[in-house]
Amino acid sequence: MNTWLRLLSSLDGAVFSSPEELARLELSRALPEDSFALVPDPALGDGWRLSRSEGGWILRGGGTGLLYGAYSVILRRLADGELPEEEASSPRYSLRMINCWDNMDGTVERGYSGRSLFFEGGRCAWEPARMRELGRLLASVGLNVLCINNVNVHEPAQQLLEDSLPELARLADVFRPFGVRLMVSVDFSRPLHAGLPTADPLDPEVRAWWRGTAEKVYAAVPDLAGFLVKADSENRPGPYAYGRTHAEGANMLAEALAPFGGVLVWRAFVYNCHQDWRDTGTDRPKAAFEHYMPLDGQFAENVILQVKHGPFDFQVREPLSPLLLAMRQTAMAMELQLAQEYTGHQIDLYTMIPMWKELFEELPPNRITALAAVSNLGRDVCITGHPLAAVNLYTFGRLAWDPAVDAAGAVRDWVRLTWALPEAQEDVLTSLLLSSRRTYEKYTAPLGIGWMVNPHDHYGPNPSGYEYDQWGTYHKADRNAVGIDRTHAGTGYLDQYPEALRRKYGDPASCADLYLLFYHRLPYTWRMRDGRTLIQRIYDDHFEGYEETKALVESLKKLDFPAPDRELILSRAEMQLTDAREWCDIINTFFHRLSGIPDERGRTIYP
Ligand code: GCV
Repeated sequence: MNTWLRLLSSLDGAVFSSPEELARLELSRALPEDSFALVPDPALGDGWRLSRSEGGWILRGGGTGLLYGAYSVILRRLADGELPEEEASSPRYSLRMINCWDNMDGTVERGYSGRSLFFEGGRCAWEPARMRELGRLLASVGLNVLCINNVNVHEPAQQLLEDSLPELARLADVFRPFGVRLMVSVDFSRPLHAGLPTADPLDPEVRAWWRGTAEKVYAAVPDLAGFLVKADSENRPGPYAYGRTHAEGANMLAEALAPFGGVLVWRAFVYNCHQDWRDTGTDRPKAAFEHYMPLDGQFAENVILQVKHGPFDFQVREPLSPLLLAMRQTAMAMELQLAQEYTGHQIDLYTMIPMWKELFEELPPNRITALAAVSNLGRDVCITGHPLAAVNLYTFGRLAWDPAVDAAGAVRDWVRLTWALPEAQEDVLTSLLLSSRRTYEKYTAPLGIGWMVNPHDHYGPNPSGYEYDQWGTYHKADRNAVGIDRTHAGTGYLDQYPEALRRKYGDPASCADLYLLFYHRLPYTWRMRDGRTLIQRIYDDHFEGYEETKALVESLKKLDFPAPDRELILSRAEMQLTDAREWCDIINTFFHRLSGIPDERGRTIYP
């Protein structure tokens, strides 16, 4: 597989047992002409400091800091050919996490890169060489926690902590020298399956059961990062069944992990997934805030509340979740999704960092203590399914290290490291990647509505697919208007934000176009700030999105990607073109049929 580490020699047969040893090995192999003195400085932790000395360089860092410093130096050298005289760097977040949604039967929920890297046939089934490759990839961009199993803990993953401890211990051994710690998703109701009459978090026996479980787990994997939990969400069990709060549920597990330094990551993805579409009093984006805001200040110190970046579910465009701005006394992680569930299944090109950077325009980086991303990895030869989707894993690492990272610079680094393209082609590819999200956004659901996808699998257009369903994701398009009024006068969602954001989005006349239909319900004849009507803007975006995709495919054909990546990239590009055409025509026809308003420019909209 072609990765951003392609210029490094293989680790096959190499012996190393700690991040520091690996740092020495990598430096000595990659940059033989330089002399690097590595000076351990535990106080620097994951951070590192580079300085010029007579005859070479000095790299200081904690154990993992030396490794991250080594990769940074090596990759910088390979990308730019130069190193600064002095540099110091430390990560903004101490937990930089990848969440795999891998099931023990070998499938991956929302996985588009083949089967699981970790499981097959109900058993642990990893290939040690592949795991080392993965550990190296993660470490090279500073990622340090890997949750290996799905947050939907299906049979037999419930038993992972009981039946598979020796395998988990061996896997942790493989990842340890890369500074990557394992995490596991656990089922809140596990005590029931283990024979207890209840899983009530305040029940002393339940608490003792979890403490005993944590003890056994940490005896096998002493540096386990902790547990990840999806509770009372999409039919998963949770504390509500016992009349307990999510703080009580999370704190019970946190108490079991605390003696071992583990964290309990508790997901805030809780909403009514059995809503009646006739019910206009419930607005799904309000749910997380309503569930968790009253609990602010009640979570134990080693609990991290993991909040999806938007209030819905990884749509192409969503505002920042209001919870991330509101909770001041709770440690929080923001959850992103590298797996392209709603963003093209790793068929359509979709580079995420421009979107992530927009989130950080509204989120002060210190509001959160960790970043997590749902994995886009799998067992395919190309570990991210689409060779160009690897840019999302690479740039996620860079973002989790430093949310101030320059998006264009990071994408450019990835292009340069991964592909041996002439410089002019590097520029072309960088700009194609950076514009890919806008292109995708143009041909899919318009102006912040989201959800016009085929239900369940979430690929391709279906404007009313979720309209009369139970998931609370409605656009309510009729012959006059479309969108939901989420202002104070409407569902009141906007009231969950600080005053400045309420003002920014509250008035449709000044609300940014791309969020317009998320916040407002407007007639098709609504005049946008540029003078176009709303319906014309919808048509224009869709035709443009398709035209941009055609141009994208032609540009990709001209780039000198090596085989077999070239074939894979071009075959996926053709699939994207078909997808874009389908989206463009179906969305335009949908709105044309409803509104009866023709395209001012007379382009073909099918009757
Ligand atoms: C892991 C969405 C996805 C589910 C996912 C869920 C979650 O609903 O479609 O596949 O389940 O989010 O994030 O828990």
